[in-house]
Amino acid sequence: TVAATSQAPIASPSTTSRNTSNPLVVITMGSDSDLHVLQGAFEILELFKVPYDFTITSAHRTPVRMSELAKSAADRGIRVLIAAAGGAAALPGMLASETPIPVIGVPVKATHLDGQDSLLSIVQMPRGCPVATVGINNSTNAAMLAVRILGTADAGYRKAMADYMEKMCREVEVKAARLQEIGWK
Ligand code: RP5
Repeated sequence: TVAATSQAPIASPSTTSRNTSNPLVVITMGSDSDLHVLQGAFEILELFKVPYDFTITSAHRTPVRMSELAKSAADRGIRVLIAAAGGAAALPGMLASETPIPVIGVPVKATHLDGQDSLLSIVQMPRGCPVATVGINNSTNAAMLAVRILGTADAGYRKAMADYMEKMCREVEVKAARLQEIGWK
């Protein structure tokens, strides 16, 4: 299982918001070799206390399993799918072709093409089947976008995101003030 791998996300049972029964967000990946890239997404979903689950579904190696996830997602109450894949990254697009809920693709740097192959595969979906694509290996932004999507229908997530943005802003202002103190203009 994923949890048994050495790259499993680190979250203590008392604080984890992983929820295998009623997740709002499901992260899936083409291979367990993608797991390390998803650490940022796990951290954000934990921070915003989003019920989430994660699994492995490969468009190429497990097409039926992938299809089952996509087809059941809406009825399971899942609001957003995050799909990470490297190489010829068909996974996010294939999921999007079988579910009406939003799919966010995370291109993974996994081959000699350094993730450019995955980025172009994911972002260049044909008209009518959108995948929201974040930067290469940037699962943090995938999770943040998922929280923003949840925030369109949930004031709690919306407020939490606004607070997060405010905090980021203050942090930059503090850094800028420090730089001014040491004479850096
Ligand atoms: C893709 O192929 C996976 O998403 C992964 O990024 C890449 C390599 O997979 P492994 O050969 O490491 O299983 O399908």
